[in-house]
Amino acid sequence: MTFERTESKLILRHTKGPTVEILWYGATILSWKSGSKSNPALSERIFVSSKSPLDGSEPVRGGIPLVFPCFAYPTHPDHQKLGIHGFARNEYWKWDGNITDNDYEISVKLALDPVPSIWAVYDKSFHLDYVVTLSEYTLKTDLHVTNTSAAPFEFQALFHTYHVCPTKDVRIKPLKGLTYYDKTELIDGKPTKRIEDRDTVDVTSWTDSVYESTSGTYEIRWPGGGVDVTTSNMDDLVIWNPQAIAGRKIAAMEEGGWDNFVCVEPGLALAFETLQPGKSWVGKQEITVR
Ligand code: TA6
Repeated sequence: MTFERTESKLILRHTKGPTVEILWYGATILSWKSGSKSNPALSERIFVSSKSPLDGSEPVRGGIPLVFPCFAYPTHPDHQKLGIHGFARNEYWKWDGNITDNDYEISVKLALDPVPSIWAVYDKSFHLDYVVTLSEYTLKTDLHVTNTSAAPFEFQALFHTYHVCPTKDVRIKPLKGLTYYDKTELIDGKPTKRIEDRDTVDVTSWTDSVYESTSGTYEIRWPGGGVDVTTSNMDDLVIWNPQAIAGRKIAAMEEGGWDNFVCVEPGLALAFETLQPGKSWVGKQEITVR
């Protein structure tokens, strides 16, 4: 296994061929090239818009953006100076050590601590560790949040994962019977509360759904491919695809980009997690190519 640190990113290379690229800016995973047991040919699994700046001028349009300490537009009193999805995806992270490097997997840790640009908008003391692990067919992302202050604080966290797929054919399950909040239909400014009645969920129309209290294991499938996603401590799941109606309003979204990805985003997106002084919390996603 090897890993390479350049000025802009970290590159992991597995001996069997898979690779991961992580931008220091936002600790944003830009690329994950992997095969599967059934088809060992490497292909790109993560969507990044060709129009997305990668220079730190704005959050990457694609990849796996990290959402912390708030999901979507801030609602918590502690987050009133924050932008949408918080600051973790807008800050430069540091390499904190190569944790695992063996024939099976390679794993690295990146870290984020408060800096002046964060203090300016957020007054809680914290430490974030982001552990990214690459094995032959699997990518794991673990976000550790530590409260380094003397008082409890509340936060949300989410992996905003853009999965490459043929959008018109992708199906996600199991979500049937779960409560979800449909952000494409607002009533008095609030998402519409619904119960999922479909065995498999598609995104053939503009989709922006926040599923509550999900199971933690999901199948994302399309003809000829798919991934399994297993999560831990990430109670909710967001499914998003803007289609043209919302996608054309996103400056950094390439024309037709919405035909080539689905965002399946495990996280704490509805409730807030309370972290006591000195304590840590970890949320995980494990993506395996099928
Ligand atoms: O995760 C879904 C969502 O909250 C959508 O409402 C949409 O805003 C998307 O995130 C992208 O957010 P961004 O700030 O990256 O444009």
